[in-house]
Amino acid sequence: MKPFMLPKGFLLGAATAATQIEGGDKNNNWYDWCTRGKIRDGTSSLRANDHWNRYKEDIGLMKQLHIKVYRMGLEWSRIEPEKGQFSPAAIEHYRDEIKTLLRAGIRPLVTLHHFTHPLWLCREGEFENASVVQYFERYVRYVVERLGDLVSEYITINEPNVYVGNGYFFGSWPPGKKSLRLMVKVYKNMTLCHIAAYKAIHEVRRKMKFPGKTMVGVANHVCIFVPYDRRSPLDRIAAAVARLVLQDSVVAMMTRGEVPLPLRPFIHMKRGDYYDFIGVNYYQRRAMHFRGFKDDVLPDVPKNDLGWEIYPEGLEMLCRKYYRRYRVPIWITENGTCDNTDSFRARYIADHLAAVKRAADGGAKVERYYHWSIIDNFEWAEGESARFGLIYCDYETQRRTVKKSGRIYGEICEAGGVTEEIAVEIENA
Ligand code: IFM
Repeated sequence: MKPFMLPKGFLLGAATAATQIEGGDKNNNWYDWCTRGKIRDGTSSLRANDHWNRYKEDIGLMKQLHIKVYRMGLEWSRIEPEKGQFSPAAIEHYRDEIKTLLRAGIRPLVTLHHFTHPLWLCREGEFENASVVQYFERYVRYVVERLGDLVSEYITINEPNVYVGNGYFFGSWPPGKKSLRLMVKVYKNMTLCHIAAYKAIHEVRRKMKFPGKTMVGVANHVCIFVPYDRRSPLDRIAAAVARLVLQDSVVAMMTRGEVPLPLRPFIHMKRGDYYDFIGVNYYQRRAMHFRGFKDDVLPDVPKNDLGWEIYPEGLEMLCRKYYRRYRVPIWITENGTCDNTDSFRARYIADHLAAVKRAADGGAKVERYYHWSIIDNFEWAEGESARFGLIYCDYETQRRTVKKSGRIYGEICEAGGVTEEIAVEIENA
């Protein structure tokens, strides 16, 4: 492990999502999914980290780890529990949480939709119904009018391709459907939601003269796709198709309203510039088989506890590629790993940050890194048993304990890079 420093002004922090940590909300699509026995270990988002009640303690821990930026989610179903009925109490709660962050010297980046929404929207057909665009915009305006004085940076939608892929192709996440027709519809409506929200956030903050530079973008789930067998032309085609259809075309729609060729007859939207940064959520490299259009992991590569390949070079490649293509700041809005025994997370972080540093040295404007996640949390279909946190959570007692990787990441945040001492610690970890 060679020591290195990140560029001057680079901001290090952590990310979470409301449903994965807050607990206590029965009014959203994922709680409903949990009650249908869909979670591998039988747990539910109802418990999670009880962060709704413990956010002060959690922010105290973030401060202790020298976190400078924090990506947090809002629960739409708490803010608008019934269609058109908003909860001032929920907004007050989030205002208090955000003020606590600001007092701790931590800058918030707020996610407006991270896989979950209210049950009333489920009854209305979720993102299959074109009216979602108007509902989402109304919710976003309500939020930004009330939080916009404290928050200038927003992610409209988290990982649209994961939402659509799992919810409408594999059917393994809510709403559990398998339909190409619906996939196209939902992609279209999600893009229109993003565009409407992008414009609304800028407009509200401008009109209300809120301080700070408004920054709005999407958190894109992007990975490296390669052919499983490099000599197979068919596997190469599968990798290229996956890259284009599952990834680049989604980014193109969500940034510039550019619809990829195969979808053009079905989706019409106005081209424009609907992005102030590119959010990169990066976890792994995937090896594609043409047969069955399946993704796999190459033989003999390092893997995490969910079997995902650990491939830091991919982060450098993606930062360079998206900066070259879009010329706006790149924020790593998620990067992390499932390491249930905390045996390789510190090394994982350092290797990925080194990749970020190489991308920045090569001219890509990479400005931020949000580690996923600050604390072990409810990992969707995996439940509580996949641990991604810098802080260990004993879900029974809700006791938090900073892990060794958390302590080391805290040192990296404080130093702005991996010093010689930290490098030695990582080697010995
Ligand atoms: O936990 C998720 C998060 O909600 C979205 N991105 C990937 C993470 C790890 O799977």
